[in-house]
Amino acid sequence: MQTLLPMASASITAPTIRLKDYKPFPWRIPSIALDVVIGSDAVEVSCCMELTPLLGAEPQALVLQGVDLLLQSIAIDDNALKPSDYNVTAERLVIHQPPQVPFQLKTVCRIDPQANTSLEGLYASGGMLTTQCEAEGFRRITYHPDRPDVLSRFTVRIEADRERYPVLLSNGNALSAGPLAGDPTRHEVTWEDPSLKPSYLFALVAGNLNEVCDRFVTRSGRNVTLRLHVEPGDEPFTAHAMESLKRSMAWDEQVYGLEYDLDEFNTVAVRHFNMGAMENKSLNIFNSKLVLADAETASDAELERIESVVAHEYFHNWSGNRITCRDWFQLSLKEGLTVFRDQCFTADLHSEALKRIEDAAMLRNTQFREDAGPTAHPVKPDAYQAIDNFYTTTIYEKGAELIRMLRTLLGETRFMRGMALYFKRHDGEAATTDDFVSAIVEGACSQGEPLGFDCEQFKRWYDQAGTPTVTVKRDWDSTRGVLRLSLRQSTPPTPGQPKKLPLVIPLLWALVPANGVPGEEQLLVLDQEEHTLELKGLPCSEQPPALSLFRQFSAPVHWEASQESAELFTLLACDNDPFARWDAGQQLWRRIVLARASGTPNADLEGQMLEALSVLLAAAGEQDPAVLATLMAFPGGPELEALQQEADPPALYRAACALREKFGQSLAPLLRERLDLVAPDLALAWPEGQGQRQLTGLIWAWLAAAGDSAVRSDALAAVSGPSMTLARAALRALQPLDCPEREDALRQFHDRWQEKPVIFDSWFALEASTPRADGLQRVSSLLQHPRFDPMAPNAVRAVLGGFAGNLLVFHAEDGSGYQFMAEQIIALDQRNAITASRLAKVFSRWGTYSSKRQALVKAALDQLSAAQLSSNTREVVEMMLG
Ligand code: B3K
Ligand code: ZN
Repeated sequence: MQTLLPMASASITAPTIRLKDYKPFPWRIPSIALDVVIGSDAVEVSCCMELTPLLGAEPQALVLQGVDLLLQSIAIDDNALKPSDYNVTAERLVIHQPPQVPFQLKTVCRIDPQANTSLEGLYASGGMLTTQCEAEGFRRITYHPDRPDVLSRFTVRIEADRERYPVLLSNGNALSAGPLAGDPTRHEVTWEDPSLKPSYLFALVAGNLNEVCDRFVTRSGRNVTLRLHVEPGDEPFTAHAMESLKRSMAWDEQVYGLEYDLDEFNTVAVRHFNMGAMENKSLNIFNSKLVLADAETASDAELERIESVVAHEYFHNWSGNRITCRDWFQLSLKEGLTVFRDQCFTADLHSEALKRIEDAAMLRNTQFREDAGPTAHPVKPDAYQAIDNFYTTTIYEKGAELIRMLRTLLGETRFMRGMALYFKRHDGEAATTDDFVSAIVEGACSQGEPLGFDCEQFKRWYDQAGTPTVTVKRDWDSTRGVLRLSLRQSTPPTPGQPKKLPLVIPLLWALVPANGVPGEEQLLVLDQEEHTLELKGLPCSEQPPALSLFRQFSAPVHWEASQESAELFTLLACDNDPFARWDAGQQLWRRIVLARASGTPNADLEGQMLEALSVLLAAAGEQDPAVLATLMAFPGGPELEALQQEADPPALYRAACALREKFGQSLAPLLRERLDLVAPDLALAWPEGQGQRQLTGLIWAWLAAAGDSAVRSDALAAVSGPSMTLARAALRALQPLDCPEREDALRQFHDRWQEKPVIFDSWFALEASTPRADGLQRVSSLLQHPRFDPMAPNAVRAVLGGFAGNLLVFHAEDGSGYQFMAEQIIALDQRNAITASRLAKVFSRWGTYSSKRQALVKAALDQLSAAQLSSNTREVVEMMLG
């Protein structure tokens, strides 16, 4: 029997899946045996599943998911089914009357990984075959319920040509391996994973890979073999990832008491990958750009990111794999928690202060932007069409903030008691975010302590989309020394969610008096719409002490306290909370950049900022170069756009350029002194020297903008130097300037790295984001570049993502940038819906632009909407059109 099915990937509209409709799958599937025979043109997958009806389940049809499968045979308890016993559609297999007792279902399907460009399920990448099953890729391998609450024990036999696929990997432990009896050209390996896991954690890799091996002994004495599999020749670039893995394993033991539970841990680097990495049980698969790196080939920021992603995927072994999600509405259960854990890991290993600032800036520029736009959704969404569209910064980063707020509210000790209870109570289960919050709260109160806030009210954070705003009004009685604070919280409506209720908002605050010695940090729990606070006995000076708000960025909110510049300068100079100090500077920068962008520069404020920076830059000023660079960095574009009456990205870009020029000119002597001061440390190996390199890059950008030709040539020289961090800093510094050094720098970078795709992608991104009169033509020609691989999401994102960041060209007045982007998204959607639908979000802020610009984007969105789109991209486009 052969049933050829229509391709499901081109379906136009998908039904809406709703949380309220959740029902457990009516069967348990305790075990699955897969037999995967890799042939020269196709792969045959035999799947044998044990199915046991749930107690009390009504007799009903068995519905299994399957996409782009060619069913060869189907049998129950070894009896072939008749065609009338079942029905196959483009997306599922329905067996009308399955037995009401435990039975065995065996299906045999053919799949074609070479034709699979979606990069979900089993697909070819270069010469290897690899899988990506989260969220719903397993259904592209075999018929299965493919939902995270069905947990099974997997045994997998893989058979393939020995030469073409010498390495055959799957989850768990290799039970046996060897040549195939009767055919010396082929071999087989059988893997058994003793843990119960959902189908999305299944993985298989077959290819010609070389391994780098190490080991880790857990604190209870388990000897774990760590293997990193890479394409031949890439071995020298694996040390950083391997060291990061060992640091992660040690950290999870020390901080959470969680050990690794198998004898093997495999990681594979793959060039064609839709996202960063995937936490498949004991067989992590990584985008090769997040594995292959050393100081010459990766920047400091990339090295830190690799370390944190390696940790993130490893931490999933507990927060995600051993305790998984009941359904995809609970995605933040594993993602928010694992982001929180990887943030703490990076903070512990490096600088807690800088990590917090980095995360806050990232949240403001990505998640707040999402929360304010047409694709806003809660951390626990209640409906979706394509789950892949919900791997968002809201699920990940806002989800992590909710957990951080619990820690702030409960204190470290009680919070960690809650975490311990969570890992103990739900081990081996598919859980919900409600289960998580209940475990934290119960663990925190296990010694009879009162909780201190309303748990049900706290959970609204999971259900309500939108970024709350807290407004703070002050009334200062200078004769009695009494400061009255009136606080009010509100959350703006988001699409489909008009009604908003008060949330539990932890507010860490302190007073910073004029003498510069900050008072003690306090926690105020805002749980009503309005709250007042009276502070008595303060010194009776003319001005009240400065107010340091949301220290540590204690809640993912906006706040508006109408603080005068003088107060913010006091905080910038004296606040002892690194976040609050940085934030005071950011508020000032916002005012400065926004005034410039609206054509009315605020000379007074710019002058005061120049003075404040002179103090910080002087020899006796800020000593930490990373802190200094962070304080000098302008707020991100998305954050500034949100504050404009009519968002105008090109105007913001020009304002930033003009400010770099002015500040570079005015502060030139101090900036050059700082350059000289940090120069001896530039060659220190990461993580040492990174602050010095960061500051150097920033100063280069300011001085190069100010016309300093010596700095321009120093920057150019760095492009062929030993540090990728400095090379990229140099390219960024030169990029906005129409000067010969820029063209030389780009050419040299091209020539040096064109043979290394992982690095060369950053050249694509740089080229695509360089503002030039013929920018659009140049971007278009990059897509024809001989080294551009349209099947590699990294390359596509580099060019098209880089282009979206080329603010003058992408937002060209004639709409040509929008039009071009729409055409590219339509073309990309045909081959890779996940990458296309993500890219489509570049238009998400169009409703905030001027009406002229809106009309131009609308035309591009209409063009998208009229095209034949995947359900992923259609969902995003329709949300944007409203
Ligand atoms: N869990 C994966 C993401 C899967 C995305 C599926 N479209 C990586 C991570 O968050 O660790
Ligand atoms: Zn994750």
